[in-house]
This record gives sequence, C-alpha cells and structure tokens, in this order.
Amino acid sequence: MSGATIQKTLQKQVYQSGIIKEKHELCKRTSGAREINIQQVFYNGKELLLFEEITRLEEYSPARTEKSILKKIASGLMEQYGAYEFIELGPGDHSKISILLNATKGMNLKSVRYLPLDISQTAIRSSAESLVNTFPHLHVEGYALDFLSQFEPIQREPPTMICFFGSTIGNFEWAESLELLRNISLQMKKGDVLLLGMDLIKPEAVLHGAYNDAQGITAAFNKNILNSVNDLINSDFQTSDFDHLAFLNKEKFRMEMYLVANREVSVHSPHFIKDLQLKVGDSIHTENSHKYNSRHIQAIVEATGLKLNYTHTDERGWFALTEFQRG
Ligand code: AVI
Repeated sequence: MSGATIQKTLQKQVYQSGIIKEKHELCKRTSGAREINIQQVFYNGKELLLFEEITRLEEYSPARTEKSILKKIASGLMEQYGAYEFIELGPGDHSKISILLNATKGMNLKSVRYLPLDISQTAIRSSAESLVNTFPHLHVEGYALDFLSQFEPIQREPPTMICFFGSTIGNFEWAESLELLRNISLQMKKGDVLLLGMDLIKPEAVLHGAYNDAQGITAAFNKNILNSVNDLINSDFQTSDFDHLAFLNKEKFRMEMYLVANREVSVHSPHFIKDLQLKVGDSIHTENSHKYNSRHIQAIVEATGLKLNYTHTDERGWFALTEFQRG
C-alpha cells in the first residue's frame, strides 16, 4: 500500500512517557537552583520554523554541508542500498531523505518503505504528507514516538538503512548519545546500516558565528524555548527578560546555549513547588551541541558495538556522514 499512515496507537504512550517526564524534570530542577536546566523540551511549531531559518543562515553550515555530501554519495548509496527500507530519526523537512530518493534513477518506489520517527506527531504528519506528494508511490509509515526509549514498536522489514541526519545526535549528552547508538546497534540486524550525520570540530570563530548569527535568529530560537515551556507547564516566562548566550566549551567539545536573566525575574507555574526567582545574570542552560573528531568516532565504535564502514566528509572537513554496521 502506498501513501502515508500515522501510527496513532503510540500517541498516548508518547504523552505519558514524554511530556509528563519533561514536566517532572522541570519541577525537580527549578526548585531553588541558581542555574536551571531545561534541555530536551521538544520543539514546538515555531521552533521548527526558526530552526529551518537557521539552516539557511550564511553563518550556519552543518545542514548545507551535510546535503552537499549527501548529493555526492547519494547515487552510490542507492545503488548499494536501494532495495532497503529506510528509517529516519527526526526527519525535519525531509529534504535529506529526498536527496536519496531522487537518486534512485527511475527505480520503482512502490517497493520502497520509508518510516520517519519523531516525538512530534505534527512533524511526522507534515513530513509524511509532503513526501507522499513528491513521491506518490512511496510507502510512508510515520511513527510518533520517542526514539530514545521506544525503538522497538516499529514493524520492520529488514534490511534497513537507519538515517540520523543533521547532527541531532550532538544535542544529546555524550553518555546519552552512546546509549542511543548502543540501543540502535542492538536492534540492527546483519546487513543493516546506520547513516549518522556528525558536525565536526572547526575553528572557534566559525562555531561562535554559527550560534551567534548577525540576524539574531539563533537568539530567537533559543528564547522561544521559553514559549514551549510556558505551553507545557502553564508558566509565565517572558522572553524579553532574557539574553541569548552561546559559547564553545572546549573541554566538552560542545557549543553551549544559555538564557541569561537581564532583570530580576519571578516565574510562576502550577507545576513548580514555589515560584522560580532569578537574579540578574542567573542563567538557564537550554542546549548543548557536541562537535566531533575522529577520536570521538572511535570512542563511539568502542562503546556501542557499531563498526565504521565509511566516513564521508567535505573539503573543509567540517561535517561527516558516517556509515556504520553492526559489529
Ligand atoms: C538540531 N541541532 C542539530 C541544531 C544544532 O546545531 O545543534 C540546533 C541548533 N541550535 C542552535 N542552532 C542550531
């Protein structure tokens, strides 16, 4: 059967394991600490649009570079793996899988299954629907689930290519990213491949510019997290009370993003034990974005049981598409 189907049965589970868990984390972390942490509040609609704007910024190269690598290797990949089914973790605007599908050189897409996975049902629905418009014969089966903890419910028909583009892996804590990759590795069968996008370490000025763009889109993206939090826990954060801060943490090989209070702030939520009081300069840690080198890739191999087949990179060595199989 061609066309897009959304796996509705999993929606309730996502609500239970995802949103409530996030609320719980927020309550725990905001009871009196000076630096609070709200990473992993997942993107709402506006956040996704702002992220798409970021990907078009001159200063932000990962998305562009990854696509340029993908365009170069797509026909070779499809020659080798065209008969596979494709699972994509966090498909976004589906532009990357489209590059692969466009490289099929007249192959009959009726036989191709594409399974996008995302915690947001809206994201899955829009990605699946628009992909079916472009590739009417493609069989698209979207799953709204948290792939960090729920990879199992998917009915797979191996061999499978698992695509995890965009260096989204970099937004997880290092230990968490290894756990996710180990989990993926355990579910891979002989012959399955994982195509993983990784943003590489590059000059500090380039990284700084990418997360402090002149138009302030990244700042708007960062501040909008507070709107997502407000939606989630009925709080009254005001984005204008905070300034955007992003810098390279050289020891942890990651860009860190914060929101810093520019005035005394008091935030109320029925989910807080007491109102959150922030002084000028108090910060909220909103995001990490890890950057990798060959030693990190080797560490991934050692920790996850994955075997590295290839590393495809660009001339500047700023981004890598790494291809793994089960070791
Ligand atoms: C989605 N993710 C890979 C982006 C990144 O670069 O870590 C999110 C982002 N945050 C600020 N700019 C882009």
